[in-house]
Amino acid sequence: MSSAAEAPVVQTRRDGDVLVVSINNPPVNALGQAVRAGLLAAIEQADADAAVRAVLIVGEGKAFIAGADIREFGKPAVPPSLPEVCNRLEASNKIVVAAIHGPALGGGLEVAMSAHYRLALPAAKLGLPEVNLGLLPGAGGTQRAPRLMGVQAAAELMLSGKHLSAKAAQAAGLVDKLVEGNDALAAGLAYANELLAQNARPRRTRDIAIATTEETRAAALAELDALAAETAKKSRGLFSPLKIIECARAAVELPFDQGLARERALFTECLNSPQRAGLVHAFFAERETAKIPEAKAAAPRHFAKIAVIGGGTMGAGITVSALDAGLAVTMIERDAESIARGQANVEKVYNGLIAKGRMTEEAKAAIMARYTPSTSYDSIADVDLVIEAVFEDLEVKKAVFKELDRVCKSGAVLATNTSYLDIDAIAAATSRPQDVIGLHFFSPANIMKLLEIVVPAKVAPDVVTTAFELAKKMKKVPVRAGVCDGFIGNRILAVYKQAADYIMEDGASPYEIDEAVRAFGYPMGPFQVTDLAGGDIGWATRKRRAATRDPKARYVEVADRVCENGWFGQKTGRGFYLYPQGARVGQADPEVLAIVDAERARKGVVPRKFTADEIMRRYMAAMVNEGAKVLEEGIALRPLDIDVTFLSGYGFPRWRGGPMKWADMAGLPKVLADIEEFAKEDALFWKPAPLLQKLVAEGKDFDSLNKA
Ligand code: 3H9
Repeated sequence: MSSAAEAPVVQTRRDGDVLVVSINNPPVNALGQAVRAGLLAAIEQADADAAVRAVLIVGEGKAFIAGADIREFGKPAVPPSLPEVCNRLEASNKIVVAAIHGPALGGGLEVAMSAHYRLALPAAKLGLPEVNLGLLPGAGGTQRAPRLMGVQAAAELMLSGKHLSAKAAQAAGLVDKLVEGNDALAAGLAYANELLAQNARPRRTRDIAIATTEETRAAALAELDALAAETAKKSRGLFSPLKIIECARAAVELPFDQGLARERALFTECLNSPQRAGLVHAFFAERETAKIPEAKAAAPRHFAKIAVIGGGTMGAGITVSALDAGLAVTMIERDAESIARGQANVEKVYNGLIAKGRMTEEAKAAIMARYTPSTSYDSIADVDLVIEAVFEDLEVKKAVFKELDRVCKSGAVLATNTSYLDIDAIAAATSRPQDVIGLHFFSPANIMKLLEIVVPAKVAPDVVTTAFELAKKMKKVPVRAGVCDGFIGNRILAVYKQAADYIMEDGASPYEIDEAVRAFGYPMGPFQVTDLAGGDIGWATRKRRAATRDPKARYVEVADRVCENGWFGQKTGRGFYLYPQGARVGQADPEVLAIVDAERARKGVVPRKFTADEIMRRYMAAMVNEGAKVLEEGIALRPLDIDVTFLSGYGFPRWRGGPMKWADMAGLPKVLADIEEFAKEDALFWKPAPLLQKLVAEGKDFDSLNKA
């Protein structure tokens, strides 16, 4: 261990009458056991020393304190607990000042709220984001925030998980003083000395009265009732949001110490919930996906100017993402009319923001100044990076890449936004396959977080790291994927969609399947997604694959029959559902059910009943089994890459952590047993992945591969 690692994570030193307590626990000063113990010792030292008149808490590095150490959740608790530390801090007979210059989140803000005075610098970010981890503020935050900022504002802060700027935090009552600059120590010392000069006394948040009259109390409780009703609707199966409101209610109804006890009990319930495990897994998984083998080998290439080929929905969405990331973008289309449409597609996004009051005309003009429309490839000779987003056809894409090879400067990164085509073949159309990579954006590309970075055989490592750097600039969640039909996401999707089709033909209606999938936590079921995306897209893919489909594989034709009627979903007013008068929520369609019946009859299928649980067992088993195959083939680096793909791009409920985490929590032996049971009906489709069999045989789970 280096000496830096051995240095105490909490250090104290005297500066005049002030005991400076600085927390130095990189990267974010999380409140691990050593920090908690250090803080407790520091406050005891201050109280015991008559020469100390004030305590100043500061964080070293970029953060004040980013909260509890998330890695400790789920492990046995080691004292002192954070509530104990916060209570001790608040009880101090010296004045305690927190000087906040960076993130003060979760437990970090709870420490600050237990201090007697709070100072913030411009880069401070204050928030109680525990809800994002399936938790609630568990170190007094649910009792202290309402006392400082009002019950409703505190509940909203805790429910949203939002970070407040220094200014907003002051306006909300969380911060007493704002100071310019970034020197928390100097500003904190000045403030502490100023307070001492004024003879300021310890000022304890716990002593602030809330809702003192019958009227204010009733009003606060009524506000919480309304918030609870809204939250129950919005939080869709999430456990902690309603517990947060219960805590806020306790802040109004109970004395402080009883409120704390209530918070503790509810925090423990949240901590022990599987949702917490799923959400914490998601938090770390999203940070792990950028850790790729190429990162050690190669620094990214420089890029500032980029080109986007194609101004359709995808090309325009990518252009907006790039412009928002501060890049200069040249958009190429084949003729004047198409480029005008491309530009209009880009402007539409910004005009929408202006209409909602979220952007000014000036800001739009400043962004559009970095946008250049063009109909000539020669105008992109000097760009650093190109993203092709033309029609999804191998020959069309190869022709584009031949042109790019002709015009682009040496060393330019050439990326294709294909969603399933063979990128090795696209790279082979150029004389520089080492520069060619896949960037699979999801629609709408300016909104969806997922970016599959698809790594073909001959690509240079620094092109891969450049793609990850681009993702970071665009604030996307990048996942490294290998080349295969559909990469990680669409390949697995194709298989569980097939499972849904089988369930439909065997007896469940598309509506029952969608309902089961929604009840599992997805925002939409697979047939609703088809209707939203347009049934014609999948139909074209099925036709393309027809020639190579295994004749022994079961094939359900219901979707083809639906498409043959011209029912492509929302855009045509009907698909699997009816959308009368442009409705966005579909209604069940008896004619679709008649098609399903006719197909069952034609195939001699006697329909049987499926419970929601049976539907989900099959749906998830298909997903996990294909996920295991994707891992085995090296298409995904780790199970967590699959999890992040589905969380960020396919609506998988975040609190379940992703399909592979779900499988670990359900138990791999159970998932395998399901697959083996289903294989009795269709051994070809339900062929267990050897990796899944191996893990079960060894008594391991997918997570063991994340750590390997
Ligand atoms: C809580 O406080 C509960 C209490 O109420 C009650 C307790 C009784 N712990 O995000 P980044 C790591 S719940 C451990 O890439 P950024 C992170 O994994 C907590 N590790 O940087 C990464 O590690 P690596 C409430 C943490 O600059 C590295 O730090 N707090 C923690 O983009 C850098 O992170 C939160 O939910 C942590 N708390 O963003 C805040 N936080 O380098 C969660 C981060 O190995 N954190 N790491 O990949 C954040 O929102 C962001 O990390 C932050 C920095 C804004 C702080």
